[in-house]
Parts: sequence; C-alpha cells; structure tokens
Amino acid sequence: MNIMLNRREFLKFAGGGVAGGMAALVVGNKLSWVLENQAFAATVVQTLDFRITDAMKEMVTHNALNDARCYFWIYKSVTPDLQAEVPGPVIFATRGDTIRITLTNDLDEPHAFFIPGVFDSGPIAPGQTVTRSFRANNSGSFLYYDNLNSPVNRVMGLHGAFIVLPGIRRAPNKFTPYDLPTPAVQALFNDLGDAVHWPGLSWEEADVDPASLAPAFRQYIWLLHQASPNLFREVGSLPAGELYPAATFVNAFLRDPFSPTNANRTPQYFTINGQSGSLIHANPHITPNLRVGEPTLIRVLNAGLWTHSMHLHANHIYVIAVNGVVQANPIWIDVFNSNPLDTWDWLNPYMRPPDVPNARGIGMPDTPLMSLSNPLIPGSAPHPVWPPIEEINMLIPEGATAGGVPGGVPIDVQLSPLCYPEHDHSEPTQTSQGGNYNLGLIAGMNVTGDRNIDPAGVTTFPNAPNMWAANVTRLAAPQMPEHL
Ligand SMILES: [Cu+2]
Repeated sequence: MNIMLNRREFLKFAGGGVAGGMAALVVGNKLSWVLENQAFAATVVQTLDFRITDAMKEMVTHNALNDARCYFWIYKSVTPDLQAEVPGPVIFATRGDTIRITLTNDLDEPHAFFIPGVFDSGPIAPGQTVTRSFRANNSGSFLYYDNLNSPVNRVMGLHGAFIVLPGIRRAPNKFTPYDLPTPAVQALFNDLGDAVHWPGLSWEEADVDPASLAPAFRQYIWLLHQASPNLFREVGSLPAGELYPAATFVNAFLRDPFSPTNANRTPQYFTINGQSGSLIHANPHITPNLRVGEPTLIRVLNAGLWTHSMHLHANHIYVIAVNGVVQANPIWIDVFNSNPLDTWDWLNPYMRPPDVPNARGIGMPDTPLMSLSNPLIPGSAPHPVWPPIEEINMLIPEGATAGGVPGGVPIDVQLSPLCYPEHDHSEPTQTSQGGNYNLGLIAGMNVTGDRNIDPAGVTTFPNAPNMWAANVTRLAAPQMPEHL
C-alpha cells in the first residue's frame, strides 16, 4: 500500500504525555481503584472494540527541521474512541472475568489478537470483523499482540499490555498481585508497611491525603519496544496482501550494517510505552513519583526484538514473577535482562535510598547521621543528611537569569525531587536516531518525600507538590547554603 495515502491515523509524539496517564480499558466492575490511579486514563467497558489499522507517529526527534516520523500498525480502540497510539491501550481485568472483544481488520493482510495461554483470535481477513469471548484465568502481566507472520506484525506495533488482577484477598494475608502467590511473595507483601525495615504503607493502602500521588495498588507499566522507521516503511509499502518475509525482517532489524546517515534498518528509537527520553523520565505516569514507604509494582513487558538490560538506581527491586511464573525465591537485584516477549513484575519497596548514610542498616527507621560543617561554605553547620536538603536546594545552572541579566528573572531549575535513573545497560538504547543521547529508553524512580522521617508520619520534601508546575523554577527561601 502507499503508506502516505492510506494511513488512517496520525499520532503526535506526546500521545501518552504528562497531561494524562496511559490510556486504559477496565473490563468488569471490580477494579474501581484503577480509575483513581493517575497513572492510567481509564475507562470502564463491557466489550473491547478494536480496529487493526495503521498510523504515522511523530517520534521524539521530530521537529520543523527534522521529519522524524515512523509508520506503525496499531490496535485502535473504537468504542470508546481513544486516541490512536502505539502500544494499544492497557487492558485491565479481574481473574475469572469473561472478556468480549470485537476486532476489525482495516489492513491488507490477515491479522490477529493473541494472548499466550489465554486467547487466540486466529487470522482475521482484510475487511473482516469478528467478535469473540475469552476468560481471564490467571492473574498476572501479559502481552497481547498479533502473532501472525511472527514477529513482523507484533514488532510493527500490534501489541499492548493485558493485566489481570486477583479476584480475592486471602485474609489475614495482605493483597499481592496474584491469586496464588508463592509463600515468599506473600511474605514480601505482608511485610510491606509492617516489618521494621519497611515502615510505611502496604501495597494496597492509599495515602489518606486524596491529593497525594500515592493511590492504592500502586503500579506502573513499562512496555519496551524498538522502532525502525526505514524497515517499517518498507513493510508498509508492500503491494496489498504481500507478506514481508519474517526472516528478512529479523535480520534487517538486528543485523543491518552500520550507516552513518541512518540509512540502515536497525531501530532508531527505543521506547517505554511508546515514548522516549524526557517523555518517559519526566512523565509521572510512567516514572514513579512516590515517597519512601510507598511500595509499588512495576510490570516490565518486552514487545520488541532487542534484549534490554534494565537497571534501576536508588532501590534494588524484587523480581516477583517471570513470564507468568510467580517466583518461589524472588531475587533482589538492580539489573535484570528483558528478552523479547518477556513479561516480569518488579516489586519496588521504595526504601530510603541505601546511599543515604545510616546508622541501623538499609531501610531501618533511623536517626539520620549528621554531616560535617564545610569550611568553604559560609555559615555551614552540621545538619542531618536526611531529608536531603542540600540536594533539594541545588539549582542548575546556579543563579542563571533570563538573558543573563543580573537580578533578572531566575531560570535555574531546582533539582527536586530526588531523581534516580533507570536505564538500559545496552548503550545504543539511550539514543534516538543514533545520535541524540538521553532520548532513548530511560525512566527512573523519583523520591518526593519520606513517610517515616518522624513519628508524625508523612513528610513531603519542600516544593514536591509543585514539581510538575510549569512556572516553578526555584525555592523562595533556601534553608541551607547552596553548593559551591
Ligand atoms: Cu546506572
């Protein structure tokens, strides 16, 4: 088809941006708490109604001088009419739910909707509409995708996350994400909020302050993907009905020789939830913004063909499920490989970052150690190293004003909250178009306060509630000398 004439949708790069959470569809009536979670712009539905179609998407490096668009195949929700996006909307269900789905194939070759071990629509012919039902038999994190001409159709963009929550709580135990947790995973969740090293909230507990960003059942989805504009254009330009050979696709995607002009067919974009760079790590609906003592789940799903070596700073995380298997021995790690089609769940305890000097051990309630006074800073005196006043008061570039005018409008940026990166140890994934560094697969975890800093409870670091306000540039009254 001629992809420029036939395209049906046009996607802006900020489709899942800061203004709203990831588009989500909630099946059934048991998950009202999803609607209260700002990470998801959720709609309750009785039937999933998807069109299989195509789209041009403006990628992160697209601007007036640089036409950086990429052609995709996508699942588009028709009812409700959600903005076209790659990946498709997150689907939430409860174990035991029966889910009805209507699928219309608007493309020129057979397509499908497949969830491993759960559902297979079988081939849907061009122009055909089918309606099917399936049951969510197991709780956990799943990818839905088009399994035809594998892996071409999936990697072209036909994929999304299917999340099944457990139906019941096994009192007196606390909630876990699973109906049948292993004893070790159950013990982990029972400890959250109760064990001496994890003071704060349980996973299912929300903050009592409704304005808080800490809802019940905190969870984030990191759906990994890679996009090759040159290869995807080639696939979209085939004559109607002709299939792109899968072996050629894989070979081009993984092994095309280097090109200094981006003329090869390896991926140029590395995405989480379809976004790159600051659209991930500055997006509070993808990158968690929580306080110490507000544990959260992060579901990592790899819809692409690259292996990502995911590495998180500030907290080690527990790997509690791998490819649908709840772990008997959840390992505590800071790097974990995500292979193509892998789905695994992280429990991030949101402990005080271990690099904060402490007396009693990682995560334990503690009287913070005292700093030394710094003779180079006038007025410097010993002070507690937590909360991190000095970091919060650091401004970059220090003292900068608009136009460089002394006493002018300050434009230096406050380094608050404490931002810790998550990045892929595979270096190329931190770029876009091969050159724009830090525009790749980069998320993180931000610490905005500490629930356990004193017996009175929640402490939010100075200015944290305003951290996403466009016009907040600096603290009005720094409490500590700034760094030299
Ligand atoms: Cu690192």
